[in-house]
Amino acid sequence: MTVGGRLPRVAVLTGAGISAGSGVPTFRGAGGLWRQYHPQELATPEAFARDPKLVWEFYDWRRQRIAACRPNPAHLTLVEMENILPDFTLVTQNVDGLHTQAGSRRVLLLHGDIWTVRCTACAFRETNRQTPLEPLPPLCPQCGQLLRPDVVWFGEALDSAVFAAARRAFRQADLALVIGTSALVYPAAELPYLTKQAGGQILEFNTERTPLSSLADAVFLGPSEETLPAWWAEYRHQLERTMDRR
Ligand code: BV8
Ligand code: ZN
Repeated sequence: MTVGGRLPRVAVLTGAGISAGSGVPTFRGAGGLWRQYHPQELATPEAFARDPKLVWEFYDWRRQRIAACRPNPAHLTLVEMENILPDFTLVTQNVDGLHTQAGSRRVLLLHGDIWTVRCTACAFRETNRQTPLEPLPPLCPQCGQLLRPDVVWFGEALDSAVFAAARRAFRQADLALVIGTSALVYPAAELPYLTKQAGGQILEFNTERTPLSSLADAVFLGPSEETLPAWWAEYRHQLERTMDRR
């Protein structure tokens, strides 16, 4: 519960599964396909270079889907944890913006943001929540070149400062929560291992077991929109009991 009489340092890694309860299609689940494509075939610089209009149709479809979705109790539980725990870091692989929409104040976006567009040629970058986006593919208002979604594609490097902050948080965490991720995509998937190597604990919340499950101290099987709020209600109660006894 408390660690040496202080509140635990908590790091959280979320993936597409935490937004599944809000109706956002996951990458690998049944709803994860678009036309006959796997997202991994389209979320690459090569696909964009080959057919920017097709890749933008994929992202525009996802933006329209996400625009109709609202944060679910799992997102809201993480907001409450951020408000109560002095040392809390939320790291997400998701680009849907639902953590920020739920009220999380500090979110490390490992893979970018689907609601930000940036120019492929100049420094132009802005938030754009237009759905549908017209025309496709969108062009830079400053230089006329192609705009792209400000997300990290397969084969692209993550922002080094963001990833360094995420690594630090997981290295220092007493407790790592890994929620709704297939734990297959690197380097994000390595984060929970840092906690374990430093002597911390891993709790996994997923509807199925993953490559991380055998390393986790506990696996809560079920939809995280149910299992995370239930876990937090109990954990918070125990924290308050141990803190009152001090
Ligand atoms: C890089 C943004 C190098 C875009 C994304 C071979 C071996 C190891 C690694 C590699 C390899 N070949 C290539 C690589 C590297 C590659 C990689 O890891 N590939 C994997 C597939 C093997 N990684 C990269 O390319 C990364 N970059 O390595 O660069 C480099 C270095 C220096 C200089 C230049 C280059 C970049 C990876 C980022 C890619 N971008 N997203 C977009 O969104 O469009 S990744 C994208 O897919 C998501 O962001 C997410 O990270 C990933 C999907 O994973 P999940 O979030 O886990 O979602 P998924 O659908 O898989 O799973 C959902 C889970 O939820 C499931 O477990 C399910 O059971 C569960 N679930 C469902 N419902 C619920 C639930 N859980 C709870 N409750 C529910 N209700
Ligand atoms: Zn430009």
